Amino acid sequence: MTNLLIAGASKAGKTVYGAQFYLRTQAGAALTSKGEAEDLSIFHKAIEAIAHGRKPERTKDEESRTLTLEVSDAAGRTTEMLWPDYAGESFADLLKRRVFTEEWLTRVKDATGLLLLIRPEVTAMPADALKSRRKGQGRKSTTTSSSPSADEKVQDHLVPLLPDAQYVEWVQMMRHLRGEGRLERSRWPLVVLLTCWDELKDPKTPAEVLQHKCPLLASYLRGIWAPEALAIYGVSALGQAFDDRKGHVNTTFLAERPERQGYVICPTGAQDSDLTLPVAWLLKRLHDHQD
Ligand SMILES: Nc1nc2c(ncn2[C@@H]2O[C@H](COP(=O)(O)OP(=O)(O)OP(=O)(O)O)[C@@H](O)[C@H]2O)c(=O)[nH]1
Ligand SMILES: [Mg+2]
Repeated sequence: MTNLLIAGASKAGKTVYGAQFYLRTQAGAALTSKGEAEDLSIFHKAIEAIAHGRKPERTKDEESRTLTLEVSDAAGRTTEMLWPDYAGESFADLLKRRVFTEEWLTRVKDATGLLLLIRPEVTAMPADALKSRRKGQGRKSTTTSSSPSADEKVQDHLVPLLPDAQYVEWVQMMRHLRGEGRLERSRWPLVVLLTCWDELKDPKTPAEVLQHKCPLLASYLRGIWAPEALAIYGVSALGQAFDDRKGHVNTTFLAERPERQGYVICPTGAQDSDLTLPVAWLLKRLHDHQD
């Protein structure tokens, strides 16, 4: 049984990628699944929305569920996969509260592989963010008076943790929960999936984008992860940006056929229409390691 931990902050694209991944396994890809999944409820709304060219809704806490899917690879090896989908807030919550529910602990300990989704365009902090904060710019004012409130003064003393650093911290927490030593090389199969690739201007290879947008995470992974257990992919699950207005129908997307939309960027930088490749890499790594 392959139990994947799918992780990513809110709006990272977890549900859209999951829904597109599922649809591709039905239509002949590196990974294929026979028959329909028993309980498709986690992706049902997203699949419906995408099929009608509408923006999918965000996952609500009470909608957290795990899809069980049997997939076969090109070598004919069959794996039962558990694909959890949950509200992205629980990712941020772990960082904020540092309290783990039993559910999360089990999820992390049982996970045979990790798929970490990062949306580079909303992850990178503007280079001058800290500078402008020092100058007092960019402060959200909740009062009409020109002098800052007590709350704002406290806020000014809190240096915001860069999203990049938060990913490092999150990965460290996961390793800790799994009982890995701080300096031990991690052999836990990991795919970093850089989402919404179509939003990037002048992208190069996924590893270069990670280095550029999340330098702390890139260097942490280089230092601690066994290179053969790590792969960095890019993905554009929709192939284009959706007009996010509620109910708006994205006609160009529909005209170009939803089932043909989307692509993956392989570690080499090559583009491929098979959206299942990053997960196929994880499963291959797991199989090879078992053999
Ligand atoms: N440009 C572009 N936008 C995308 C793509 N995939 C998803 N999006 C947009 O990103 C938004 C968030 O995607 P979701 O899959 O709902 O994100 P999520 O990680 O499940 O978010 P939560 O449910 O809030 O945790 C969607 O409203 C889409 O419009 C893509 O490939 N390209
Ligand atoms: Mg979601």
